[in-house]
Amino acid sequence: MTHSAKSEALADTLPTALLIGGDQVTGSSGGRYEHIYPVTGQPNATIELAGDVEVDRAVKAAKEAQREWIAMTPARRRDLMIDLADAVKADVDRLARYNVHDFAVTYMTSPGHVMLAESFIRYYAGWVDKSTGSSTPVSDKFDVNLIEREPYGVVGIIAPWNGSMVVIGLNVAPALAAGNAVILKPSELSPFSPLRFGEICLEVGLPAGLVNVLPSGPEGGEALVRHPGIDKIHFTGGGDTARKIIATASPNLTPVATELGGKSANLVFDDADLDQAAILAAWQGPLGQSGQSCACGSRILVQNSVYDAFMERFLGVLGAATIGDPFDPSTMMGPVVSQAATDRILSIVDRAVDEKMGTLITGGRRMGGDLSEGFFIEPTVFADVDNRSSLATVETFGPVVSVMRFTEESEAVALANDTTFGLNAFLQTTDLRRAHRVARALQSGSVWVNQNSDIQPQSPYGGYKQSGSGRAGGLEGLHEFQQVKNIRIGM
Ligand code: TXE
Repeated sequence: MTHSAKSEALADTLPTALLIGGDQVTGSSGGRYEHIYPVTGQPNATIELAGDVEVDRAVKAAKEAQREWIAMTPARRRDLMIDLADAVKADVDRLARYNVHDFAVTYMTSPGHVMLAESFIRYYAGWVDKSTGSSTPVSDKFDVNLIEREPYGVVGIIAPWNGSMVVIGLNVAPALAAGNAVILKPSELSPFSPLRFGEICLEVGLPAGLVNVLPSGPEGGEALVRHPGIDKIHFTGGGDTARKIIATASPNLTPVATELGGKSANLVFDDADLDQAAILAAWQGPLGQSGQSCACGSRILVQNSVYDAFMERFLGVLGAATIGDPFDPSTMMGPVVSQAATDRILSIVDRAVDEKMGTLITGGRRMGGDLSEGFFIEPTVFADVDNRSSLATVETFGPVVSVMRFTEESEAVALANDTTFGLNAFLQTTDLRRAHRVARALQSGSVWVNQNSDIQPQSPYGGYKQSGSGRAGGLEGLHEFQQVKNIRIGM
């Protein structure tokens, strides 16, 4: 990276200390972690990792701050959240560049992650002074019967590395709007933009300790989940980790909401706009975040009659993709997040070839040349994949997609639903009746028709089946962070 690019990238300003109760904390009990920049395979900072001691300190600070937060008028809390949205928007360039340093998401898309967080913060600010309870008649004595929603208190939010800014929008915003204090635990693989967000919370005047940011690995996450002072956990990540978290939370019966992985189908019908369908399939599949997205359309089901025409266009889009330095504004796809991810993804590809789970059409190798230092993997497409193979059932979380053919609509729906996941689905058709019919038949929390994945604050996002139980966005997203109380006053 040239020096000018480095200075543009703000590489020398990356935050590395934990943020607890408004203090920058170093010398933490979780130790230190040498963060590797996925483009170079070299360290770009050494960060603090939270351990038991820091989690306990954060819980104490959060409890104190939550009492101060909920004692404010709703209007004051609303205005502070609006100020927070304004400040995030004003800092979008720094946050977006830090997000590139986090996990090498392309700068073409990184500001979008920040602005998604800003839109959720602004949206939930609007709920603060409008979230109402209700009252219902229960007796002939005119008893007062109130149904109210109250905050949990201190919420632990565990975020994946691929959506640090996105999770701040989806989960931190509604948690604050519902009146909670937050302990945000980003992955050690993406600490920088969350830590900067924590600083912004203090700069706009939120009570110190209302938002604590504790990057760590599994150990710090486990310490957070088992802490008796945590009133609710919201976890975004993989299913295996969710199982561990639910087990860790069980001694205290701490409630856990989950937003998990997916193996989403993208159904391309013969009446689709094939040029658009090819572009969407490329972005929803291998190109967007190098396939490292829970919403990845990793199973592309194509109606036989348009299969050749679609594949020609789809492979053409992939072949024309610019792959390289994520700070270059023209780059469409960057590296995957780590050496471990590289090894895992390539072993999935090798096994799929060895066991003939499908036919490798393009890609499947680590990229060389001037990309050889980084964790770059070619956009990879398998055709005629067996839907029951591990290639089609296990989340790859990389730039690898499976293409399958179908003849009848009912066959496509059956294929799409034949998975343990149910996060989202994509549908390419210009037939309005088919759009309604198929969208209702698909077993997933979101269905996007002729549209890329687009998480908006007005709409609840979350999974069916093993893609999780939580919802982010809309009023459902606010209720995720409230508990319901009934008050009855006998007259
Ligand atoms: O997940 P991991 P990753 C999913 C995506 C994929 C996964 C990738 O589909 O499955 O996230 O992210 C912490 N106790 N989503 O690799 O390993 C860990 O430190 C407590 C779905 O990060 O599950 C990290 O902070 N915490 C999503 C977080 O859990 C533990 C959108 C996730 O780690 C822990 C984005 C433990 N035992 C990604 N072990 C959606 N549905 O919206 C790890 N952690």
